[in-house]
Amino acid sequence: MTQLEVAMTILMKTFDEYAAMEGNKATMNKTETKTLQITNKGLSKNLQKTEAKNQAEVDKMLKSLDFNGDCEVDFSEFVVLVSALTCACHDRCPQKS
Ligand SMILES: [Ca+2]
Ligand SMILES: [Ca+2]
Repeated sequence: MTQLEVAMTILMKTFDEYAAMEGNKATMNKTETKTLQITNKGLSKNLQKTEAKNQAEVDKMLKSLDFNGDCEVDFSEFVVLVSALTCACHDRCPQKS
């Protein structure tokens, strides 16, 4: 697999793992989403610090991610979250080639 395919596979597996914790296995409810955010497996320590500092912002962000308003985060909504976090990390710590 290419690096990009590996990254996509990890993204899908991570979402499926947390979405399956309770209720609808195809979507993440608020508890599952928060678990993903705060658990060591979900985010690196660097990113966790940022998230913890801005819990109110995280709640606001999660609400804004629920595009179809069903109070659950589906995979397409999750990808938007990951993209936003990736952009924030990239802007803060640009990778040197
Ligand atoms: Ca679920
Ligand atoms: Ca939703």
